Amino acid sequence: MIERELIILKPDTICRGLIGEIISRIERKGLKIIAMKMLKLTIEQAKKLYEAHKSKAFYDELVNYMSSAPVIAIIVEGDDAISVVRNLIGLTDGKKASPGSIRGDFSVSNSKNLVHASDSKEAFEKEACIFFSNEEIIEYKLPYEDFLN
Ligand code: FUP
Repeated sequence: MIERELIILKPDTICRGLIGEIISRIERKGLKIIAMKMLKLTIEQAKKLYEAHKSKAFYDELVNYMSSAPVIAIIVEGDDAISVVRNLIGLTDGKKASPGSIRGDFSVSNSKNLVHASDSKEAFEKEACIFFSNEEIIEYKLPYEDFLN
């Protein structure tokens, strides 16, 4: 089923010069980018993104970190995009993520793990509107789309 998925390239991606590497992996996988922007999150936006974790000990540190430098927000579309992206990024802790995944290849951290991706359709609906209005999501056809799905 064609789904949409929100991906956030976190401050460590931008500060380590890995933007191109990670976007390239998303494109090469066959996901269609339908929205993208760079922004510096406010504390309020970061709190909203990680609302589900507000009772956790790491919440304040996570919120401060996410608003410490720019992030890049992306919406992709593709067949089963949510599970495809979750597999592409790997387990939360970069030390445990499989080689071949983004976190497995580039992170040794449980917090500076390069990317966020919504973990369900419900999370996507809640999180995507923190970053994008409906007008900023662009529907178009890729010339090679018939070869993807
Ligand atoms: P994920 O969906 O893989 O990004 O992971 P979680 O939703 O479990 O966690 C959200 C974010 O909290 C992680 F990306 C990093 C951060 N985190 C910590 O900083 N410390 C922890 O012990 C666990 C998670």
